[in-house]
Amino acid sequence: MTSSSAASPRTPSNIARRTIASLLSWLRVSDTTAAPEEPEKLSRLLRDWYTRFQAIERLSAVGLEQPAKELIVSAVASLLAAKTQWPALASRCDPAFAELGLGADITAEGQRDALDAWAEKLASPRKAAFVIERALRPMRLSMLPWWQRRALQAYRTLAALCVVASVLAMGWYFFGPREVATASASWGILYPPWAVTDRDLDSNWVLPDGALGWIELTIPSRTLRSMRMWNVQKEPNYATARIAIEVFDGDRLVHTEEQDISATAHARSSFHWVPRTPFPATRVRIHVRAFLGLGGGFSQIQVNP
Ligand SMILES: [Ca+2]
Repeated sequence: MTSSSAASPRTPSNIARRTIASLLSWLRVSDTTAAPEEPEKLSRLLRDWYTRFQAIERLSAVGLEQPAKELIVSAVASLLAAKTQWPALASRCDPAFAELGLGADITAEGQRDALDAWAEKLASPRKAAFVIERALRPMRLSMLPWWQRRALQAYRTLAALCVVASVLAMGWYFFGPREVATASASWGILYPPWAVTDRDLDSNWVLPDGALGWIELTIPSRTLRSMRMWNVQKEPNYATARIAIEVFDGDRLVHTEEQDISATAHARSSFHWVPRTPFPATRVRIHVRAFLGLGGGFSQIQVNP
């Protein structure tokens, strides 16, 4: 196998530069190296290649390897004949052909037997077709009508934005600032305060049997718009029945009120608390004023900034 990329060593900066250039080219749906003198003919050839590429994929998908091999031989023969006319096409085809073990000595003229022999040794015509398609795709897309290029560009930009937004959202979800929970007491190490912030309804913070107490959450966003509380799921003998909510901004108590939440006892339902106006707040403390059974607690508390 030969290599055509000796001019640019595989240093991290070169790889990064090539990756960014490929990504920008992918987003722009353009290929500045494509400057064919006969764009219509070349465009037709590339459309013909793409039709064969799709056929090879479908034939391979249903296990018809031999017809797929015959098709890739005829497609490669067409490209070998055409690339002598267009240097831009040759610059695309040559590295792909080299990667596939098609030596520079193979030409379209009188080489059908050599191509057949090459195809016989191919483990996967589908993979070989993909190598060629990967090399030709930028040129093929750059020769689409302008409205198709714009539509594809818009679609790819939207897809890239969705990927970036998803990555940022996941990063925020897993690594963003979290509420920190502390409590007056816990039933034991299996029922710690942080269990109310772990986004798992099967883990619980539970007060010691018979005890009243409180749990407190910091608010990283410094604004409290609402709060959702899931009652303790340590069934059947534990449930919080009545709470007092205290909202603090620093050391200043900015709001307090009591709520009966006994309707959420022993169920995976939640109590959604929404004050009339959002509070500037750094922490919220929830007192368990009454419980059902042996004690109270929460499985989850979600603070909405
Ligand atoms: Ca939990």
